[in-house]
Amino acid sequence: MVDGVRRGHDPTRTRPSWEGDTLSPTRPDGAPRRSTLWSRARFALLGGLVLVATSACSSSDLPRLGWPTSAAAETQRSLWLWQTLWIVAFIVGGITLMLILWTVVFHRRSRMGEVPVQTRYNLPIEIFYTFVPLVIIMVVFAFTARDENAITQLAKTTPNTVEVVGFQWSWTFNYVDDGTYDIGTPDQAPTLWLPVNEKTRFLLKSPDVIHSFWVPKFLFKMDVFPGRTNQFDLTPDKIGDYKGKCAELCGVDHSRMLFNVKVVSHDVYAAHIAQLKASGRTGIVENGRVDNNADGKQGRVDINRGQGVTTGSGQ
Ligand SMILES: [Cu+2]
Repeated sequence: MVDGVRRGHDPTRTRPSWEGDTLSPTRPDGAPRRSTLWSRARFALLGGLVLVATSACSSSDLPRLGWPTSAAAETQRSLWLWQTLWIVAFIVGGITLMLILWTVVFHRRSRMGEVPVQTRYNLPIEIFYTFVPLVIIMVVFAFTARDENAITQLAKTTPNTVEVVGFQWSWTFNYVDDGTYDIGTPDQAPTLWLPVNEKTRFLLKSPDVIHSFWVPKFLFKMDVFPGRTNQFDLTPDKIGDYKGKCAELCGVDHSRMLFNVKVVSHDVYAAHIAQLKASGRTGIVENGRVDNNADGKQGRVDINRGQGVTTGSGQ
């Protein structure tokens, strides 16, 4: 197709330097580009349908927008935040997409016959697109802070307290109220037992470097600092076996710093605590490791031999 025959195009106008053949609504062979676009759109649509049909989502999961179900009562509320953020993102994204498509469709060079008006230094528009994202971010921040405060709010009393000691490279769980403990090694991941529907206070301690206590199924993670005790309360509300891990790169065996979580009924929990005590694990282990090892080095953990247990004050 010869330039100038196109609808709405002035054949006498000289061709500006920025016009190349790539901007032509026709392909070099003369066929309209629209068909290419349409076949691409159909391909994308088909791809999307295949994706939806083959994914494991059921229609009842759809309103969760991919957010996992929590096994702890306190973190259930984060679903609302996740959904709201997506709704805001859909609205902003939808408006942006509509503006782009509107410009693409109604301000085409072939339609207007010339370059559309180029708007620059428009103060109201610049203020608008600075101010609006700022407001959106501030609102999102406020709701995030509100939910975070609610989730990390400490109860006046809790029926249960577990002191979690993260050390290089495993975990000790001190059942403070019952005076017993369990200790792990990188080879043998320890198991944290928790009674269902009872609020548990977690005290996080580290004798060496920063670790992070993370049970993905609880949708909760908190750093474990040396020289400072971080605390939070969680109420496991679903019986089951879950996985836990350290979420802070803490040294060479960080990836082996795993543990299991068992949420059980109150009676099963009590029986397990009794069993721990009967096995001689009385007292609590303050630093999760042996202070005087065979090599005489203080504070060195003899993790691979499964030692690392002191009782009482931990000295
Ligand atoms: Cu760690």
